[in-house]
Amino acid sequence: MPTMLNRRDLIVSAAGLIASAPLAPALAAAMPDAAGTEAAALKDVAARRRLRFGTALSFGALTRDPAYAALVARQCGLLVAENEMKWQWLRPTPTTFAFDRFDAILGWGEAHGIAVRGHNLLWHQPKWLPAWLNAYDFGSAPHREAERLLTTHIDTVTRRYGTRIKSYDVVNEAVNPKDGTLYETSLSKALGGTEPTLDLAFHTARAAAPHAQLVYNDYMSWEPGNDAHRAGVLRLLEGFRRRGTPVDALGVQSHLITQGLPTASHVAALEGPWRAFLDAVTHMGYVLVVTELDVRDNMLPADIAVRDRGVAEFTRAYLDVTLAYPQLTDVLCWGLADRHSWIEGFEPRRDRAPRRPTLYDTALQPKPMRAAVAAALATAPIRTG
Ligand code: 9MR
Repeated sequence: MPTMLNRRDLIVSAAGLIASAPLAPALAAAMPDAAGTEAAALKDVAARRRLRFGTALSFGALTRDPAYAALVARQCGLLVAENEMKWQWLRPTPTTFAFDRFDAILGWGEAHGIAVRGHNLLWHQPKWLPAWLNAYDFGSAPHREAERLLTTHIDTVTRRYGTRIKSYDVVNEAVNPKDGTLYETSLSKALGGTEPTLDLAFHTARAAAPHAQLVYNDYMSWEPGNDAHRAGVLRLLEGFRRRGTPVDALGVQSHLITQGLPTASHVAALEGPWRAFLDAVTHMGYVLVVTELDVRDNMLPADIAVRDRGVAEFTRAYLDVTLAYPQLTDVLCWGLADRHSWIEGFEPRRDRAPRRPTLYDTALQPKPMRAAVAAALATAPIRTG
């Protein structure tokens, strides 16, 4: 007796994606060559779908690695300073600002016709704020002093750059991934709560930079173990809407982590909760920005060909699902080449094989991940907004 197939079974088998089968055939069919048609710059592949493609760039990479800077200029239509707008870099003391490094990145971007995003105006965790701010004496009127410090910072930065910056990560990573609660900082303690602090940051940015897209940026992802983080971010975004806080977009960082070679059933298991999350975010009217794409090649063998294939397939599957949302218009990587990625220093592989988290290798040669990103951009629905 023949087995009845439902519609989904037919679609799945027609695509050749039989449950635990590797994703390779589908990926290979979609990609003309391993480099992903290097001839076409990623910014141009993206622009054909009315998308923008870009990367983070550090002052060190820009000033000490001209070959890398040239690659960034060729491939990118969008830039973000990897560190140089953060309080830790910009605010050596409570009364001073050090703009020179960020200015250099912005000036270079403008000279090459590349738009530059701002990251970030408030990274709401003590760990990422300057030591002087964590130990700050807010005096006898702590609420007023905290308000003054925060608004002065945001006013000074946003007014300095005016319309040269059209999108800001106003608040970065305020949600504790362990339980979805909001982090406290010296500022939020003095101001009487995290929500009023974050609201103040957004209201200040809107008033000082009314032209700019205002983003809440975080790293909740689609892998297992992110449920509490996603739920916490949704609660925060709902609260923003309820209170009329001016937040335009969610920055979806996209620091992906493989769990072995991806299979169709593995991807299908990740896709459900991820779509539910993005549905909830977009139904609240938020725009989406992929702000920090890279991949930790966990549980993949050291063999470079196999590892690169796993990373590429995982990236392609993720981008296909995420780029299906028309509310997503920008894709930025967190570094374009393996020699400029934070991941090796942050979390080396257990077997000590050098990490391969980005689109280009240490010799600036394109990897299968580049082809995967090119193919995902090339086949994304054309943005009409
Ligand atoms: O890549 C950045 C690394 O060089 C810095 O030491 C670190 C702390 O400032 O921040 C890294 O970038 C982070 C980004 O600002 C926010 N999302 C997570 C990124 C990777 O940790």
